[in-house]
Amino acid sequence: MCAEIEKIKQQMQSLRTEIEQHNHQYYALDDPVIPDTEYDKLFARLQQLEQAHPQLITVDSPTQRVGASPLKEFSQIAHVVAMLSLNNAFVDEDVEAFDRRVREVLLSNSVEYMAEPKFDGIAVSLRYEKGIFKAGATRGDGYVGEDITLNLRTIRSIPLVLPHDHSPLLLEVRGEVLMLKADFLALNERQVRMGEKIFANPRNAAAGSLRQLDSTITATRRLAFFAYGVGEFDDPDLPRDKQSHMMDYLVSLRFPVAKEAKIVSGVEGLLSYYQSIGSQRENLSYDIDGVVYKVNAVLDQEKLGYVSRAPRFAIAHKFPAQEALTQILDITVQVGRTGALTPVARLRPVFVGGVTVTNATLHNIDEITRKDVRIGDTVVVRRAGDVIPEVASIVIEKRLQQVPIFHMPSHCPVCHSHVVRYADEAVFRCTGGLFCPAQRKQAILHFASRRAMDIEGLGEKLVEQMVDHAIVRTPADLYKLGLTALANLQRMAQKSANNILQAIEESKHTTLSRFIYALGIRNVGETTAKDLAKYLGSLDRLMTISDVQLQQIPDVGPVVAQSIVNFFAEQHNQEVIEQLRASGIHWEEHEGQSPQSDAIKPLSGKTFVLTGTLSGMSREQAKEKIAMLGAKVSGQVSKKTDYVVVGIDPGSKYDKAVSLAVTLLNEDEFMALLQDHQQ
Ligand code: 9MJ
Repeated sequence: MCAEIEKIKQQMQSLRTEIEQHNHQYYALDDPVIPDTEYDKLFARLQQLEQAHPQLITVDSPTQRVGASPLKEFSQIAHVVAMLSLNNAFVDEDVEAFDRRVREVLLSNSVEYMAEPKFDGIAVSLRYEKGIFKAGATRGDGYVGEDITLNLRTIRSIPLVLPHDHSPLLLEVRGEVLMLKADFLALNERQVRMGEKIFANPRNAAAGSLRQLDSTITATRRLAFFAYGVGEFDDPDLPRDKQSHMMDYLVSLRFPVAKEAKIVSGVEGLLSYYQSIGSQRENLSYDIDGVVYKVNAVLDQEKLGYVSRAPRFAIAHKFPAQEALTQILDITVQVGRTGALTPVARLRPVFVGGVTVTNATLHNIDEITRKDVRIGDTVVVRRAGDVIPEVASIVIEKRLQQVPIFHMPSHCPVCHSHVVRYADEAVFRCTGGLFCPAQRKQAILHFASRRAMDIEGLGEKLVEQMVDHAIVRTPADLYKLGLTALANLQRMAQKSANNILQAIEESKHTTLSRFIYALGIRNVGETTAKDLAKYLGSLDRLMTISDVQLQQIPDVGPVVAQSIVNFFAEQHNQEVIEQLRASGIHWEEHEGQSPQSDAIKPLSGKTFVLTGTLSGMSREQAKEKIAMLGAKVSGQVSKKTDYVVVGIDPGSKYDKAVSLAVTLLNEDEFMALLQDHQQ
């Protein structure tokens, strides 16, 4: 009996080790070696054994990461080695001054630094005693923090035990808890579905998740941990010569660290690292708000010491803030090419993301309602990278008095036509069509855009004037323009007028697909335009084809087909096309490829999306097999997607597919489907 128990105990221990190894592969190395289903089986087996033998459950068991009973309040933990914050540098001169001071103290010409991304999360300290995770705390005021041990235990990239050959008496690992951008988006989607509040950014989501008195809630949130330092320790193995060696040691203890950290020299090294990380920022899986530079040699760090609660051997070089507070002065409505009305917040000018922002999109009325945005509100404006600035959230505490709720107008603010909202759409639309000057301007801009007719120099300001002065009403009018009419426009020198006329002339030689795209037919983007040109071969055929025939073309569904038929049914559109052709616009006609050639294939018209890694074939091979059966592979999941093939470690496409209830296929099901349709 005793031997039997001993055997079970060993089995449980080996399951624990194996599961934690997979946690490490998955969460720290981003490199899972087994499919999730296999992981789940191991986990279930361990849970089963633990249920049968509760006396054998250990505190370091991965099953114990699921959270514990709620606390009444957090207790306090004192930091024996203070968790100090860093001084900030905002401009290159600040970094130059930092490096100069360092060189002066060290009497050196060029200093070696460790440069790291600066995580935008919550600083924590993890205390390991004899290799076991004993306590974890927030930074608090640097000297005393809150005991959030139970919450930290739920984070799978935090080791509960250190490898057995490294069980130092004491080691405090310091780093940052954060939420990956993809997990943040998935969390907010889930919050919306459940009618719960949404988080303004990954940092708030991470902080909110970590501050839960009920750690079972934290356990439902996907949080990540990255290490960047050490606090108190009693560990002879901890390298004390260089920051970089200490980081290597933490990696050997299975702590995740920033892969982008790098050793650089001198101020040039620092500034070029800043540039390089800045350009990668959008593509990183987590939010950062700058980079951190640390003198690499620990002896030198000690020589430099501290000034007023911050180390002199390190500095944070911040990126321009991507969020700022300001006030909404007004909400106006913009009309787009298809008549879609977009509410826009007019803001008290604010410097954010490196530029002064005066307008921010409010997306649509559902977003306004969800965020409860009103004129006069103090709001958080976000401008990330080159993305259009948006109102991320409001600061309700700063709303001084009840202000009226914003409503979309019942008439177009530009042409006063009726505004409608179709049942299946989030947007309101102006019904004015090309009668509406706003839609006309956008239609002309689209017609002239680079991927359409590519008329260089025909920008927003110019089109605005042309439409306002009634020189141009339709794209066809562009080809009737004379020098005098153009040169009479404001700020239009003769030379630029000539250049524009030249560009208009050159645009006459085009391709059928560009021309179709340029017409701006609803739901006909560049790819569809290319398909239409490829399969139909001529504009006349496109103008006369029935919607049933159109749907024979791969990727053309009933909605697209109807849009096309509606567009060409309009007398007005036919006239514009005739005028455009008469003006000399031309392309090489060719016999359309019969859509039959693809349409008769067994999966034609179907769209697949691939996510995760397939074990039996490469992504390219999968795409090829799908294409051979006449179906398409798309990079994005939408309502139109027919199948999402889910491999190992799927990405956010999986979550999207679940939320849109798209049919999911695992690898076996995918293979079976291919087999069934083999010709
Ligand atoms: C962050 N936030 O990423 C430090 N940090 O070092 C990095 N913070 C730090 N290092 C000493 N990478 C104090 C704070």
